Amino acid sequence: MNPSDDRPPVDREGPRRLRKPKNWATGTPAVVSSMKQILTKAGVVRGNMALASLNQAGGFDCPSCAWPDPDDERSAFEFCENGAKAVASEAMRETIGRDFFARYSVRDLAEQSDYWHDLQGRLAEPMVLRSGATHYEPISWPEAIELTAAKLKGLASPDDGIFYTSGRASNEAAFLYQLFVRHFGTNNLPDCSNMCHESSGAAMNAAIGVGKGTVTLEDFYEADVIICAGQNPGTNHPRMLAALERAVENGAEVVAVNPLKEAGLLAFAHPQKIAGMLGRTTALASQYLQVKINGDMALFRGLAKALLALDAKDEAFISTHTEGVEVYCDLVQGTSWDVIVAMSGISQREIEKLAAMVVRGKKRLITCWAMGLTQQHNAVDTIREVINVHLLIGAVGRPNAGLCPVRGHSNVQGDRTMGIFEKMPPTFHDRLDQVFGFQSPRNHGCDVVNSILAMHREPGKAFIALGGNFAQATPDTDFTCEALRKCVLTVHIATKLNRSHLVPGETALILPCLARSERDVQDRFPQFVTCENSMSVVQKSAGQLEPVSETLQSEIAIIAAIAQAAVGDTPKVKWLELAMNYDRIRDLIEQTIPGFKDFRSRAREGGGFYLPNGPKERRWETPSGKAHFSNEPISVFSTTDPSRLILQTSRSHDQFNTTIYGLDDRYRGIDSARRIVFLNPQDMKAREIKPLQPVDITSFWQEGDTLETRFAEHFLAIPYDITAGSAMAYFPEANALIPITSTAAVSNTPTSKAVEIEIVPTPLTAS
Ligand SMILES: Nc1nc2c(c(=O)[nH]1)N[C@H]1C(S)=C(S)[C@@H](COP(=O)(O)OP(=O)(O)OC[C@H]3O[C@@H](n4cnc5c(=O)[nH]c(N)nc54)[C@H](O)[C@@H]3O)O[C@H]1N2
Ligand SMILES: Nc1nc2c(c(=O)[nH]1)N[C@H]1C(S)=C(S)[C@@H](COP(=O)(O)OP(=O)(O)OC[C@H]3O[C@@H](n4cnc5c(=O)[nH]c(N)nc54)[C@H](O)[C@@H]3O)O[C@H]1N2
Ligand SMILES: [Mo]
Repeated sequence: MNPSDDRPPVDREGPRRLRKPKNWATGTPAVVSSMKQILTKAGVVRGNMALASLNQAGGFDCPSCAWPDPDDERSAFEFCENGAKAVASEAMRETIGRDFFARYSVRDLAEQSDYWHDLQGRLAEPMVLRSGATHYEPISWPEAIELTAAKLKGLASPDDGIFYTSGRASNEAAFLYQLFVRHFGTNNLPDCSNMCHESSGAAMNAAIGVGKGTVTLEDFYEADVIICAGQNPGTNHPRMLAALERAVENGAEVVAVNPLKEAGLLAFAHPQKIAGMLGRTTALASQYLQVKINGDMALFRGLAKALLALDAKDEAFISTHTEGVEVYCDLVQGTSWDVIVAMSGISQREIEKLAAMVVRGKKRLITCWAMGLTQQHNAVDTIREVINVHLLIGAVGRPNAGLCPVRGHSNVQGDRTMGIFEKMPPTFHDRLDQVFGFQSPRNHGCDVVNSILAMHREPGKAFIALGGNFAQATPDTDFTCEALRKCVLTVHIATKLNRSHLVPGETALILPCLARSERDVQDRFPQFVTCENSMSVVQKSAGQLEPVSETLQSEIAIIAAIAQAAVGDTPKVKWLELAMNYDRIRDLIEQTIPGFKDFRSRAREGGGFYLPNGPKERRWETPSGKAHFSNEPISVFSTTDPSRLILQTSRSHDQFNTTIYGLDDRYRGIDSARRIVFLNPQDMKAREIKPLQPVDITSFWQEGDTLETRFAEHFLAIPYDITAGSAMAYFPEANALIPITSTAAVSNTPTSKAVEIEIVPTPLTAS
């Protein structure tokens, strides 16, 4: 199969030299770099205003990651380098409207890089790409809404509508959106979470009854051992480094579990402290366990085995609070060290050292994890194994101990709380039906992967996206783009141009919305929204900047207008009235979703409020009322063919998911290149591949009787400290290599961190 034109263009330039990767993160260069970004993109006044209100009580919630703000003192600069880059990209003054889209055809735009797309500016007015047209043209808001509603009403069944959400949508927008979609008659609510922490939710719900983390920032400061598994906080959650630093200053040991040596886990310089300004660093990881890709389940089984050998079981906790310990302990005892070491790639001695650390630290253990664990074939089993270890030593629901899935998008957790999920539990639907006096659809909807398969299989669907970049964030780029092109309608509610807008259905709409940093005035009154962070704190977010274009509408106004036109008002819901005053939406959230009592007034309290979380108080919301040990044999995704490697796809320092802010990956020593593949020097030598040599990658996936292969050309080989047998390339360039059906058991999350590949030098004629 030839790569399609829907992929990002291949950059054949790349870096001309290699730099040494860093062994520490952040510090003065980071602050300088972020200030430069903000000031050049947003202008001095706009940039300063944005930074001054970022993550402050009364200001707006950082649109980058979901790491919480301190409950106690907040510094005047409660943001990080990458949050500032996110704001710079969002708050930029340049706009793109009719002239821009008249100048460039859709094909012209597709030939530009994702980095170029982001630099062009903010989307300024609604645009339509009519059937057969080569260029987007302007369309009025009423016409755009009518067109959307007419196409939706023309579908054969409500289930032919697919309603995607990215995790930046506020609670209020998300609640209104799911309410509309369910009134429309479907549960087809795929979201970015399906590709992100779905595995964490599935594992935690089954084990402890809640799919959310059980710790607060305060717990971090006094924890004794903090494990960071499958996570790169220096780039993706830089403010987490400040919490880790504070913990280390208080005596905590930080343990990194990662196939790749990440600068942000080795050491940290705090940019807002004098020491950081001077470049002084705090050593973070006291132990760096360089696991094999997907070796984590075996590693945590080994940890359980070593803890049992140290007699570290918390018998009182286990007998009062859990079920299944006997079977689990038998399984642990029956798993040999040989198998554990072979699968994890970590020696027995290292694992025993970690266990000893945990015992010495009075079991005040916090385990953090992110995509390195969730985007795996056995992700749910792996995360259950993490939970098993915590249950074994009673390290859940007590101070300074617990489970911490570190969320990605700033409101991805809140969107789930609001009902953005293709399979909400019956209790949610019962409540929804009661409050709104209707029958919500009960059959499960499509998640991301099933949506793509359905769009591919059954042409003629309508795809609507509340934010995000579906064509680039999802796996199997060519297959997914074919699926989108088979839709009768694709609609993108968005702030910035992205490649999904260039993969249209028969008719395509771009509906430009206000960004989080901008003032939102409805019916003459300023509005605010709320977000929920990774630690279940719900906080107010009020944009401060003048909108870049007068034509922009809020996400809520757009959703309400579509809902009004497509399903009409009901005795209980007057869509447009809800959009005129967001407190009215908050009232409905309070009536429908537990934990939002007095939402109107509590949303206005500085610092926000915690949502109830049973496991934090050792209440287990499982059918039996107990926490459950799982008992699955350990496994590791590997290849039997010694010529092949396992590829993981991760983020560079200069991107937010599919938004590319720059072409460097500073901590990993990369200048101006994204089409690269990090390899172990031994693996390069064995294949006679030289540093910076271009290679082609083929991936393999056995689907039933068929061997699926995918191909992507021209990645520059970079020697790196990465486990032998593994490789790393950047998301989204490498997404074309992940076959659509290569997903995790149970959670159906694409296995973006484990694909079997073969690399060969790019033939000279091609480059
Ligand atoms: N600046 C910035 N911030 C972001 C984002 C961004 O793109 N840019 N994205 C946001 C989002 S949506 C999310 S979900 C988070 C993502 O945050 P992360 O999960 O930190 O993101 P990734 O870059 O995917 O990093 C995965 C890490 O897992 C490691 N890894 C890969 N395979 C394995 C494995 O088998 N085992 C282990 N133990 N480790 C493995 C990789 O080497 C890498 O260090 O960040 C959020 N914050
Ligand atoms: N190979 C591989 N694939 C992955 C991953 C991986 O690690 N490897 N990670 C996965 C993960 S964790 C995630 S979360 C997904 C991310 O998937 P998405 O959430 O779909 O992708 P983003 O790149 O975050 O979306 C960026 C776009 O959102 C729009 N946007 C930004 N701000 C706003 C706003 O305030 N409102 C609206 N309406 N639109 C806005 C802009 O148009 C921007 O171009 O990707 C997944 N895909
Ligand atoms: Mo994510």
